[in-house]
Amino acid sequence: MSGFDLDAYLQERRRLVDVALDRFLPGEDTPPPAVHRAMRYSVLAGGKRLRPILVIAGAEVVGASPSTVMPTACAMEMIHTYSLIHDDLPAMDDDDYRRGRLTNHKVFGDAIAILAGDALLTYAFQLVAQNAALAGVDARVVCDVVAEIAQAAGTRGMVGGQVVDIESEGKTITPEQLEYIHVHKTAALLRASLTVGARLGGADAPALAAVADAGQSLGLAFQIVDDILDVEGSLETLGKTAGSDERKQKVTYPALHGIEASRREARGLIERTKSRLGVFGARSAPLCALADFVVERKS
Ligand code: GRG
Repeated sequence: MSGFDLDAYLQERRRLVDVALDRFLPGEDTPPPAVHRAMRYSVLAGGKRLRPILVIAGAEVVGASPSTVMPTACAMEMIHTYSLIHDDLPAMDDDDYRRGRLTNHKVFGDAIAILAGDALLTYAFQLVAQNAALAGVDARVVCDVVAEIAQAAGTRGMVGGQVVDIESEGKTITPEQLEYIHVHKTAALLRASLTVGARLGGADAPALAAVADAGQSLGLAFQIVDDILDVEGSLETLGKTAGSDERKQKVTYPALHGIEASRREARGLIERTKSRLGVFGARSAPLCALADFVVERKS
């Protein structure tokens, strides 16, 4: 036991993120209201806020404060929420529930849901650019951050993983192909969250390498646990329909390796995450506790 109070840490940072998201998002009545309502509906529906908290923790592990990175933290949550809105559409996973409420297209219709996702992705990059106006943040670092986020969200990252995931439905795939999907669809954005936070916080090259490696194993562990929860969870605990991977004939870690081996793999990845963070000494406590939370979570 590290003695670190993760609940208090998460509660305080979620509060900071929720206040900032509410402030950054255009108001419900801002013209044209339909799309702004749809954006606010999904972003402000809650969720664990893991990506923005990773941005903040990435800054903190190199000694910077949350306020240095808040626009970028919110941007990562907006990109993540756009991906959820689009993933839930009838043309993709066709889901009815997300974050404990009806999915965006069920409330606003497919066209507005698509546009709300597009708008969140676009607005995210506006926010990252605005991060350059904050004291202590170098505009050249912000350019690197824009490129890194674009890569993580695009065809070499999340979109690429989603494409291969869709193409693999109902097919037999190898463990290597499954790892490709997980690394690109999920780990890329989680890893980038941590590294852009560290970049904006002033990390040097060795610190960035350690954070990138830790983010990669954390992101992969997160998706393995997500696969396990889809088998073992429920609508009440997950806020979305459980068992959807099996229904959609998706190959998952538990389907390929079994539940126990999947748990062992996730725990091994978390140990790797924590060992890579060792170079940061006491400053790594929040991230190490967060890593344990990723494997122990129930939603
Ligand atoms: C549509 C380009 C595009 C990509 C979609 C995010 C995604 C890719 C699909 C959603 C389905 C899924 C299982 C994705 C893997 C990533 C993941 C586990 C998302 C859920 O993240 P959480 O648990 O959600 O952090 P909350 O609601 O807590 O933020």
